Amino acid sequence: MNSPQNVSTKKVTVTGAAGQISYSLLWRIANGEVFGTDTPVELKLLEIPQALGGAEGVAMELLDSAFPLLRNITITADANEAFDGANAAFLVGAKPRGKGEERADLLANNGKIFGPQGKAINDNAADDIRVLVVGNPANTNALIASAAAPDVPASRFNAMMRLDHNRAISQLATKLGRGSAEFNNIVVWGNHSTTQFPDITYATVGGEKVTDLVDHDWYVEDFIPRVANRGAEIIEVRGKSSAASAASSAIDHMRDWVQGTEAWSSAAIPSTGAYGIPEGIFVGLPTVSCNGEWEIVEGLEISDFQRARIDANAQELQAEREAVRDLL
Ligand code: NAX
Repeated sequence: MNSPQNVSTKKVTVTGAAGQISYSLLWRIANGEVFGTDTPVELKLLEIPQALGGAEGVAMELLDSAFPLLRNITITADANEAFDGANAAFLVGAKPRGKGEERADLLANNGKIFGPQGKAINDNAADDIRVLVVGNPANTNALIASAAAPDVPASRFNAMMRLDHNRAISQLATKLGRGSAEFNNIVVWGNHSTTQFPDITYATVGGEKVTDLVDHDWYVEDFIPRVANRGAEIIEVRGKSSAASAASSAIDHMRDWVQGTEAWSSAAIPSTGAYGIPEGIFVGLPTVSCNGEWEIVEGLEISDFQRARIDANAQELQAEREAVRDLL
């Protein structure tokens, strides 16, 4: 073994393992990018029965990559087996919107996936389980999974806003000709939908206020819609939805959650009522990670401009919650 004997192996479950996001995500996990390069990992791949062959092929390629930290791979269509002893779970597999389906149909169909998976997490996962929901509609899928797992604190379920957060940094970095690592205090509030609010009110770059460097019209007319619609832009140009960037952002999120970071991040976590957002919905908030838990950055002053956008997201998420009320 190339890793210290005294570091315990972490079990990581990935659903939708034969899909395009997982094809990038699994390699980054196996490379030690979540738990660190001294921690062995065991992968547990969950797929639907008809995609188990694809998952088997992915597992073969993972083995062929000869990762020093990779200990074992399980491939299964049984959620109880997939989440058995899991320390971290990436819920990537989801049902895309079918032809003629309304958003309510999408929510209900995904509820049928995320409810049973939440229960399987409740019944089988390790006590320190952390769950990141990537599959869309991510925020409400996280709510459904969490509701089905009464023994797991709701704060152990997150939905991914980190891709939106990274997209916001990338747009600013390009506009201002600066490096992405120079930016701080960016937040994407709300829902992982086009209603989301990428907010630069508090953002700094190399100690300067970003709002002093860009004009308000660019911020409102270009930046906000560009970030919010970036997923559609990628589909138009690439011909497929974002995959490697989604995987990379999922790694960023889980790594920061596990290892901690003082830098602001955007994570969709259960609302505690902070910033006047109704409790319980999973909403993108400004967060820092401390001792393995996300903490909301509290006490920020909110302008009317921000209030309207934050409220629009809260309303949308409450409407989604109403649409799946019978699953909660
Ligand atoms: P793919 O269609 O390539 O893969 C999805 C995989 O999930 C398939 O292999 C399918 O068999 C599997 N699956 C379906 N139902 C399952 C179930 N009940 N249990 C286990 N596996 C199941 O999609 P991909 O491009 O990988 O995207 C996956 C999800 O991520 C989609 O819902 C997509 O909308 C969502 N995204 C979320 C993003 C975010 O920022 N939160 C950004 C990227 C992405 O669009």
